[in-house]
Amino acid sequence: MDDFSKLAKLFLEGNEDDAIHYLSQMGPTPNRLHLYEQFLTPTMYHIGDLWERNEISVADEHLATAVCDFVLSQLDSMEKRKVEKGTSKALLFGIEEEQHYLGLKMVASTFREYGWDVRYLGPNLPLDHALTQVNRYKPDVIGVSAALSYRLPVLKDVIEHLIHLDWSPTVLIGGRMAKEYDLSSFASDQVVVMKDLHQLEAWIEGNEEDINATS
Ligand code: B12
Repeated sequence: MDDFSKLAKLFLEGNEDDAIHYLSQMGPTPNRLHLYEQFLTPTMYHIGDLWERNEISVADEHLATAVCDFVLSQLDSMEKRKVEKGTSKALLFGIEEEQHYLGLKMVASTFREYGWDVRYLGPNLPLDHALTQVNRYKPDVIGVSAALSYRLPVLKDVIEHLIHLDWSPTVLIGGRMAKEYDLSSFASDQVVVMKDLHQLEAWIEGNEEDINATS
């Protein structure tokens, strides 16, 4: 059985403790991002395949999601790298009606790992409400997540509003849609499309100094 099938089994049994124990054995100093990309994400994709093939029920899939969410929160609260807390700010949300949020939660955790101040607003946020918080918080980076292709028009509208904010924040676009479809037409100096957390990490490492200089 491969690693994510083992983890999927624990998720589907609702076995939070063993799932955390299993992940804690993955190295002397397990790196959070590695655990997200190598274990949690493929496990949830596997759960999606089982669901699509009717091998598990909707209730099973909900249970697995809840366990994954719990495990993710536990990993996020593990000791962070010793980085100086900076002044960079990231605000994250899922566009209206989008309910898939585990990826965005991993993004929040990755920014925190780098000492960023993070406001994670969760999924399904109408643009008007997102803008209220955005204008109050004035983040350097706004991360948006979308999974389903029929959200493309809404995503386009969200990007259009965010790039016209007067302090020109960087807009990061991610989620299943960015993985499965070519969204390069959205990309610009201000908008970056990302397929995974490795790209996010490389971006943070490459841009932190610039952002701190303008904050
Ligand atoms: C769990 C789940 C749900 C849960 C979500 C709960 C939650 N808390 O998130 C619930 C039950 C609500 C759900 C509902 C639905 N779902 Co659903 N779901 C899934 C499942 C199994 C896992 C999703 C997940 O968490 N993946 C793990 C995360 C970590 O992956 P990720 O989102 O891709 O994130 C990674 C990157 O994309 C990136 N990332 C994500 N966001 C961002 C943002 C930024 C800024 C950056 C930099 C990076 C980034 O970081 C992550 C790590 O690399 C997927 C299967 C799959 N293949 O994804 C189906 C899946 C996405 N769902 C699907 C469907 C069809 C639906 C429904 C339409 C079902 C229905 N009929 O009701 C609804 C739609 C709900 C809605 N309005 O949005 C289909 C989509 C198929 C398609 N062709 O589009 C999938 C693929 C299942 C399948 N195989 O059929 N779902």
